[in-house]
Amino acid sequence: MPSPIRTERHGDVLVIVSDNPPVNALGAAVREGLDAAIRQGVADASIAAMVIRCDGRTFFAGADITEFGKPPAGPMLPTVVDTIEASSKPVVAAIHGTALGGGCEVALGCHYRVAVPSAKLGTPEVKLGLLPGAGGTQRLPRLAGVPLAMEMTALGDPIAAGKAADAGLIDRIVGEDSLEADAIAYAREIAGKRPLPRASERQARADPDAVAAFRKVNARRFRGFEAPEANVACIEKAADGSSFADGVAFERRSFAGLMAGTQSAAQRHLFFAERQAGRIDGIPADTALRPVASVGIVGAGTMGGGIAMNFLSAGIPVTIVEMRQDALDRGIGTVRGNYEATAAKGRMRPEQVEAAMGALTPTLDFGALAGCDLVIEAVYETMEVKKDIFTRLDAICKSGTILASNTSYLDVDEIAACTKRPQDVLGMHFFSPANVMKLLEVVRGARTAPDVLATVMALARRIRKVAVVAGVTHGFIGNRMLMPRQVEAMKLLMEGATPEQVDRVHVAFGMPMGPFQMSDLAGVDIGWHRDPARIENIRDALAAEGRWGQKTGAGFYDYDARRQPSPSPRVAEIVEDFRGRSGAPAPRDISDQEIVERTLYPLVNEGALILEGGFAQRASDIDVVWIYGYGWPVYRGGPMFWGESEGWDRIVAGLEKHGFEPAGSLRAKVKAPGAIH
Ligand code: 3H9
Repeated sequence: MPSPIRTERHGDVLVIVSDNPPVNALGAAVREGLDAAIRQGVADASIAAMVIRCDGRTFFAGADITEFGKPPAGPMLPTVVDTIEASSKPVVAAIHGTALGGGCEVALGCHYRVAVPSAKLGTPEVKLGLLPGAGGTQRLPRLAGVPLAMEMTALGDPIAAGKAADAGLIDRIVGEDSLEADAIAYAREIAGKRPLPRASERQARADPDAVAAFRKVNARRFRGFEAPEANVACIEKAADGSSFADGVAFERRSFAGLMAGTQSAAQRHLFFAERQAGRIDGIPADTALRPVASVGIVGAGTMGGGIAMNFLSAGIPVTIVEMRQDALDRGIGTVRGNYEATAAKGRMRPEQVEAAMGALTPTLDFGALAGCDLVIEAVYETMEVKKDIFTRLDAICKSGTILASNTSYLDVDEIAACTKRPQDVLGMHFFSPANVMKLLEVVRGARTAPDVLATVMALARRIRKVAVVAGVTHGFIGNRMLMPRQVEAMKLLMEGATPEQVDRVHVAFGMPMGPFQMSDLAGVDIGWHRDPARIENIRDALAAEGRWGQKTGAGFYDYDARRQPSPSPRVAEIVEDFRGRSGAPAPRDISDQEIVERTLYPLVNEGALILEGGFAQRASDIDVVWIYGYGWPVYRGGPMFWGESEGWDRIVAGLEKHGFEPAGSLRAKVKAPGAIH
C-alpha cells in the first residue's frame, strides 16, 4: 500500500501532504508517514522549514475512530505530535476544512498555524465520550487561554478561523484559494526565527471562579455525562502549575479511563449509527433523485407550521393550505412568531426572517398544490380525513409529485391505496416541535418507489434532519416502542407506584422526562374518545375531568401559573378509586429497579420485534430514533445498544419475571451473545 503521506520540495521548504480520503483521519499509516516525513525534514540540511497540509476536503478530522478498541499499530498520535513539536526546524500547519480532534492537536504541535477563512478548529472528542488525548488538553489552554479551551473541549463545538486567530491559535489567515503558496511563503518568513514557539513551553493560568462558573452554567447540559467533567479537569490541570509532562500524564490516564468505559462506546456507536441510518438497504447509492424545488403542506396547525419551517429555513419555497382563514392566519402567525423569537436570540438576522416568510405562500386554495414537487399532509390522525386529502391530491398534483403523510400511527399503505400512484406515496413522520426535533421517520410503503424513498432521505439531509427508514407498522419504530412503556407505566400506578416515582426513575436514567410528564406535555386527551361518561381507565377519568395536562393546568400532576408541577392528590384519589373498583390488590412498594425492568425492558423487546418484522433496517437505526426523537440519553447509546450493555440474559430474565414474552431474537442472543443487528 502506498503511504497516504507524500513530501514535496519547494526550495528550502518541505511540504508534507496527507491524502487519506474522505476526511484525512489520522490512521496508523498517516501517523507513520507524518513521523517519517518530519524526521526527513529535520535530517535534510537543505530544508529550512516544513509545512503540513492535506489534500481533499479537509485538514485531519481527527484520530481514526475505526481504530479505537483495536490493538495499537504504528507510532501513537501523542508521540507523533511530540515529534513535530520537538523538530529543530519550524513546522507550519496549513489548515482548510476542519482541523478536529487529533487533527487540531497536530496543528497545536506545529510551531505555527495558518488557515483559510472558511476553516474551523475544534476538539469534538467530548461528543465521542472522550477528551483530546494527544496533548490537546495541555497545549490548547496554553495557547488559547483556559476559558476558550474549556469551551472547546467540554462543549466540543468547533470555532471559525477568525475566532481562532483572535485567540492566538492561528498565526495568519491566508487566501481561500492560495493556502499552499501562502503557507510556504509564511514558512520562509519565519524559517530563521529562534527560539521556536512551542505550546508545551508556555504557561496557562486559570481563574478558579471562572472554572466554577463554567461548571455551574453547564451543569444541566453535562448531566449524566462523564466526558465533559474529565475535559474540564484536564484543562484545570494544565493551569494549576503542574509541568507539561505531568499534565500529559493526567490527560492520558483520563483518556484511557474514558475509552474503556461504556459511555464512550455508546457515543462512538452513535457516530456511526447516525451515518449508517442514511443508507437504504437494497437501493443503489447512485439512484437518480427527483428534483424537489417546491413543497406543499396540507394543514397549518402546529405540525404543519413546524414542518414548513424546515423547508423555508433551507431555502425551499412552501405553499401551505388550510380550510379556514382564521386557522391559516393563526398558523402563519405562529411560524412568524417562532422565527422572530429565533432572531431575538440573535440566531437569525431580520432579513433572514423576511426571506423565509417571503418563501411561504399561505392559501385556502387546495389547487395551489398542483405544481409542488412534494406535498406533505399534516392534518389530524383520522384515516378517513387522510384518505379524502390523498384522493384530492391524486386528482390535482402533477405527475411525479411525491405525496407524503405525517401520520404517526396510521397505515401508509392504506393511504397510498386510495391514490392511483401508490409508488409516489410514503410517510414522513416529523416529531414535535417539528422545526426543532432532529428525527424524521421515513415510512416506506409496500409500493413506495425506490427513487421516491431515496429522494426523501436525501431531502432530509438538506433540511438537517436525521432520517431513519421505517416500515409500515402501527406507530412505526418510535411510537410502537413507546406503547408498551406507557401501558406498563399505567399498570405500575395501579400497583402502588406514583407518577412522580415512575418519572423520577426515567429522569435518573437520563431521559428528559418520564412517561407521565410526557403525557402531560403532549396532552392527556390525545387519542381520547371524548365521551366524559365513558370512563374505562385512569386516563379516561383524567380526561373527563378536564385534566388534559400542562395546557389545562392539571393532568397527572397539578401545575401552578408558571407550569411547575406538583404531585396531585386528586390523581391519587382517582387511582385509588380505580384500584377499589377493579378489585386490584392493595398497593405495594415498588422498587426503582422494577420500574426500569417493566418499562424499559419491554421497550427494548418491542425494538427486537420490530427488527424481526423487518420494520427497521438495523438495530442502530432504532437507537438513532430514540436518541433524536425521544431524548434517550446519548451516553447509553439508544435502547438496542443499552440492551446489549445491560446483557441480553438479564433482559430476557427480567421480561420473563414480569410476564412478558421475550422476542425470539433476544432469546437467541442469550445463547450467542453479541450485538443485535
Ligand atoms: C480523536 O481525535 C482522539 C484524539 O484526541 C486522541 C488520540 C490519541 N475517523 O461525517 P461525514 C468518516 S477522536 C474515522 O459523513 P461530513 C465517516 O464515518 C476524533 N472515520 O462527512 C464517514 O464515513 P462513511 C475526533 C471518520 O462532511 C466519512 O468519514 N474527531 C472520521 O458531513 C464522512 O464523514 C471527530 O470527532 C474519523 N475521525 O463531516 C470528527 N470522521 O462515508 C468526526 C469521519 O463510510 N468527524 N469519518 O459513512 C466529523 O465530525 C465529520 O466527519 C466531519 C465531516 C465534520 C469531519
